[in-house]
Amino acid sequence: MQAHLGPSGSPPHPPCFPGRGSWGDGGPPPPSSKGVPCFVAGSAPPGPVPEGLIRVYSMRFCPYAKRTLLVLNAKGIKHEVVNINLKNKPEWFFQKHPLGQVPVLETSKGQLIYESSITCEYLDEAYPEKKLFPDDPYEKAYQKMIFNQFSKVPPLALKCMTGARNGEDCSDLKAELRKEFSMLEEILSRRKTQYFSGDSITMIDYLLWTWFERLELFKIADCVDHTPNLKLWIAAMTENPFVKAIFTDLKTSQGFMELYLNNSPEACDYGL
Ligand SMILES: N[C@@H](CCC(=O)N[C@@H](CS)C(=O)NCC(=O)O)C(=O)O
Repeated sequence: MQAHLGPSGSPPHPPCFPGRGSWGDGGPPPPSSKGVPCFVAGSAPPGPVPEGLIRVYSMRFCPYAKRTLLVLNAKGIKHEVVNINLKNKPEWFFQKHPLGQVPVLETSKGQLIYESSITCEYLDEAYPEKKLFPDDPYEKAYQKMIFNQFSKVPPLALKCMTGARNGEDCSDLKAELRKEFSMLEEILSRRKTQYFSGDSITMIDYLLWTWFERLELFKIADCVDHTPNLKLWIAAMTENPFVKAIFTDLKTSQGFMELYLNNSPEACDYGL
């Protein structure tokens, strides 16, 4: 079950998808929602997190926050979403994260957890009913090694997008990205599995995914042309109901990004 908390200290909106199966009871995930407006500078902070819920401070277009949302949803954890305007941040948000970044989790005990990969591992341990990391220590370490190696991709992808926007030649950056994607291709072809840790989705698939949703936005879709197994993984991920539920279409992503790169305070509420 997912609820959105509205800005200006208002009480939580009713769950976004009333009448649908709860996310916690194995029912189908809700369709993607446009979401609710962000909390901005000057808005009153939301109250304490109710018992039995966990809150995620998010931003509708943030690939890091989407990791946390994917894990919350895939594990069926009851949560509420508080969107933050990252171009006009509420002052109180710096008490949740020293740099004012999303995602941040807040528990009903007032505990705060940030850094997307840490939030995901926290959720997997704090809510152990449906584990996403493998129990096997080597397999878990292997997933973390893949994740570490992948950390080169987001900055490269961003540079490709801004470079293309400025009319620069991005071929060197793209060559580096192709090398990173080759590494993923090699794992999938060696293991002969649909996902990175077998034939069902596990944590590493969710951790990597949100950058693949943006291949076209970042103008790097051609960087997977040489990776047939990775393309099959992308196709399988695209069909996953939790992935579908957080999907943002290209036109909307482009509209957001244009405003975001221009530092517009309207960016984070784009499309509402
Ligand atoms: N390493 C962090 C990165 C989070 C991050 O960069 N989030 C962006 C939004 S996509 C943000 O909060 N930007 C606002 C800022 O840095 O001021 C994580 O994995 O959680």
